[in-house]
Formats: sequence, structure tokens, C-alpha cells
Amino acid sequence: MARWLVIVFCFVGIYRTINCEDNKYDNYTLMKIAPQSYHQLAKLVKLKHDPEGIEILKRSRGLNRTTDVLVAPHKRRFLEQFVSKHGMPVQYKYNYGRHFESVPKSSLRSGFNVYGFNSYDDITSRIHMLAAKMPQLISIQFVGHSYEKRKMNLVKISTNPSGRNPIIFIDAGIHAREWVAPAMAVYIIHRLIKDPKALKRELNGVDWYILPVVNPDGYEFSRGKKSNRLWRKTRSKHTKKDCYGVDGNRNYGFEWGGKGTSKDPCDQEIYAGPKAFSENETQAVAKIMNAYKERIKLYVSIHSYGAYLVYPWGFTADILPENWIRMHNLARMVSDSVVRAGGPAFEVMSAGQWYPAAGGSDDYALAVMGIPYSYTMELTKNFEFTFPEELLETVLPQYYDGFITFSIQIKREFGSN
Ligand code: 0X9
Ligand code: ZN
Repeated sequence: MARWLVIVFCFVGIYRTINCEDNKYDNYTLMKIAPQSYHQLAKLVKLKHDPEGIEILKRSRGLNRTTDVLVAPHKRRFLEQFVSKHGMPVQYKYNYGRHFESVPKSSLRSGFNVYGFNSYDDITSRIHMLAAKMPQLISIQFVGHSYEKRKMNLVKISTNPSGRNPIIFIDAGIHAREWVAPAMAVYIIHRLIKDPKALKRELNGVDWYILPVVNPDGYEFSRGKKSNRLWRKTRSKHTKKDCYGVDGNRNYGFEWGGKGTSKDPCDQEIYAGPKAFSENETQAVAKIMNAYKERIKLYVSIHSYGAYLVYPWGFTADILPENWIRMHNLARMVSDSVVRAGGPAFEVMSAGQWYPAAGGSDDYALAVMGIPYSYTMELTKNFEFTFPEELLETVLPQYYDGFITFSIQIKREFGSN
């Protein structure tokens, strides 16, 4: 359809939003800004996300590490002036919308691949198939419906389901576009049940509860041929305006609505929702935490991108929880084991020291549920959100070694033998 026609249709609101969003990133520019001095870094930290055309895809905390900003055409001049005023080096990726034309055709492909970006339906049928095949080891618990009525399925893996093993609870995919996260969760499931070594090692005395796709509506929306690859939020509707979704990781009921959140339902990135737990999806995660809070000793929420392993508090940079040293040390051990496996080291710090953002699941797990080890894990360093599918085979096993290290510590500290 001619571009002018789309614009007219969007303007008069006849055309469906989904198609208007289709062209959203055409002519956007990705600016990867690398501060060289602490003065520059301080300026960059203050750069505000702007729903009108400045989307900060990743913030950095150190020198020579990029803060990645996706800029709409009408905001590019402003940002160029900002970086040149402060003399910051920038790498440009022009026409960023077009980058998605080279995104793997996984959105179209059907059929499960353990090293792939699988559809929600393929993941769902695979876990049910595994549970039917190995009922003594893996079971599925329905934990709620997403806004668009997709089923949320918790995968429970245990060699002793009637026992009282400590639980490692992992969730992934609260942010729709972070496709590596559900891929990692699915890979963990696969290794736990297929790797004969797992029985004696990471499954011995520890149970694993895994929610592989927390935000299935957003995930499928980001995969659609016609929709928005950079969609982050859920797909609920809380306003009469033509704006959808809530940032699930701003929607939890601890310090809800604080720093790094937005009250604007049209904010594409960090809208916290009309109230805490307005979203079915975050309610379901909280329900799992609550049901097993005495036994969950480790919570990991998998995200992408970057190489960060961060712990509470995320709502502020000013204070740390009383057990932060333990969380910090374990995170360093996990990072070391990923490095030994050939992967990249994680930057380890509190989430708030990275950048404050309130209402996150990691803070809620520690503060409200009393889960003693709580983390957000950001996977993959390059390629932003469009990590090449063919490289999953290399990186997922490296990260898995980090999860083995987690399990060794949980067993050592909380196991019964
Ligand atoms: O901002 C987020 O929600 C996470 N980063 S992401 O790029 N995947 O969006 C980091 C969350 C860290 N935890 C808290 N701030 N509580
Ligand atoms: Zn995320």
C-alpha cells in the first residue's frame, strides 16, 4: 500500500493500529553512544526516555560501554546536538526498522527447535509432550490466562515431587521482544530432562519451576509478520486512547510507580499500569511465588540484552538489601562459570546501580516474598534484540553452566543432604 495512504488511514484511525505500528521504525536511527569519561557518563545517565521518539534500548554504567538509543527522525537532530555538545563517540545504525527484514523467518516457521526462537504454541505443545512422556520427572501446572487468554504454564521438574526440596524459580519473556529469554528457559528445561548428568547434579536435591513465556501475548505480537518486532509490554488496554500494554517489570507491588516508571499508557516502554498487578501475567508470577515462597530459594528473571546479572534493589541506587553481599558473590561465581564455558562475563551489581526502575519482579521476590537470592539476568551482548538464531546453539550451553553453579549453591545452603 502506498505510504501516503497508510499515513492518511492511520491519521483518520480507520486502519487497524497493528498496521500503523508496522512502519513504526522505518527511518529510525539506532545511536550507540559510548561515553569516554565520567563526566560524559553522568550526562548520559540523565538522558530521558521520551515517548515521542527517544527509546533507550539499553543503558550502560561503565566507560566505553554503549547506551543504545533508538531515535525517531524528528528527534535525531536533538540527540546529535546532545552527543556532539559533550563530545561522545557514537556508532550509527540507520534505517533501523529495516534491520528487521533480516530477522530470521522464525515467526513464519513452525516446528520446535531446541536452539530456536520458537512460537508460544510450539513451546506449549513441546512442554506438554515432554510431560506426557516423562510424568515422573516433569509436570505442567496451569497458572492463569494472559490478557488475550493464552494459557500460562508452569513447568515443574523434580526427581522427588512429593518431597520438600528447595526450589529454583525461573521466569522468562516478561518483555516481549527479548526472544533470547524464552529460548534460554526452554533450553534449561531441555537440559534438565535430557542430560543424564543433570540427574546426579542439578536435579539432585533441587526442584526447578520454570515459566518460559511470562508475556505470551506480547511475545506473539513481536513475532507477527505485520507487527512490531520491538514490542516490549503486555497487550492489555487501560485507556480509551489507541495505546496498549503495560511494562510487566514495572507492575509488581513493591515501590510501584517509583523511579524509572511512567504513568502514561501510551509510553511504549515503561508504563507501570493503572495500579500494581493490573496485569494477569504479573499476578500469575506473584501467585507462583506466594504458593511456594517457603521453598523458593532462588528466583531468576531472564531478560535480554546485555551481559548483566543484577540483584535488588532495583527501585533505588541509594540502598542495598541486607543480604546483598551473598547475592553479589553468588552472581560472581555464576559469571565465572559462564566465562569458563567460553561465554561473556556478567557485570554484577544491584539493579538500581545499573539504573533505578521500580516495580520489578526481582525486588518483589526479595522484599515481599522473602526469597533470599533474587536476580535479573540479561543475556547476549551484541545484536541488540535481534540476536541471530543460528548463534543460540553456541551461547545457550555457556549460560546453562551458570545455572548449574546456581543449583550447587542452593543445594549447599538449603538442601537436606
Ligand atoms: O528495565 C528492566 O526491566 C530490565 N532491563 S531490560 O533491558 N530487560 O528491560 C532490568 C530490571 C532490573 N530490575 C529492576 N530494576 N528491579
Ligand atoms: Zn527485559
